[in-house]
Amino acid sequence: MWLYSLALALILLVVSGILCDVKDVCVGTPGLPGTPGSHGLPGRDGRDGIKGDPGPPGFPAYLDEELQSTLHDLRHQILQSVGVLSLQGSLLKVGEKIFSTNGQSVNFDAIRETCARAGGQIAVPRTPEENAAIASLVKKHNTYAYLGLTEGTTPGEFNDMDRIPVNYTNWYPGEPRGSGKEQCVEMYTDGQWNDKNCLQYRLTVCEF
Ligand code: MMA
Ligand code: CA
Repeated sequence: MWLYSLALALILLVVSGILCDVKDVCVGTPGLPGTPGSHGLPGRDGRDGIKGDPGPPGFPAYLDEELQSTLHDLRHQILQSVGVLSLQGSLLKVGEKIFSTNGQSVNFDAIRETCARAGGQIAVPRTPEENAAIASLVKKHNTYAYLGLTEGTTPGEFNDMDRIPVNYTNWYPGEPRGSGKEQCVEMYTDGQWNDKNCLQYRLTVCEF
């Protein structure tokens, strides 16, 4: 109890200014408020919200009249374009494949580049019908074409541009006979093939 009395007495003394020396200014004017503190870090993510309402009921595409009419128009316009290009002789359709040439003769690498830039690949015949289609372009331009085939590590073995050996071939009798020294393949005007170095100027024929 005497401790409380002592504390109270001290507080009273301080409040009444008795502890101060006469010369001191014991109670100054309040200081200016400090500047506000900087912002704290962002809080953590909240929990997931509740599941949304179900969407409107869907229905099969074949019942969507607007979609059907759009598809009908697209097919019509594609057939029109293919018809016009075929008539002009700038496009040869064989099954799913389309062959086309720009009539230019350049080396093998340049043909590959041109075809890639057009969104296609250098033509490689996979069947007698495809071979005949490419041959018709070679005949028309009276210029041999390079095909999309190159010699593999085994001389005399020719692969497509994915390095896959091909099933169909149409070698001129006695070819290939470059035995590692003729890494590309050219097509003669009769559609037969010859292995040849890759630096000749040959007709650009692409497939799409
Ligand atoms: C050329 C060249 C070869 C081809 C032979 C056929 C002399 O070389 O075109 O690729 O195999 O002719 O005689
Ligand atoms: Ca040859």
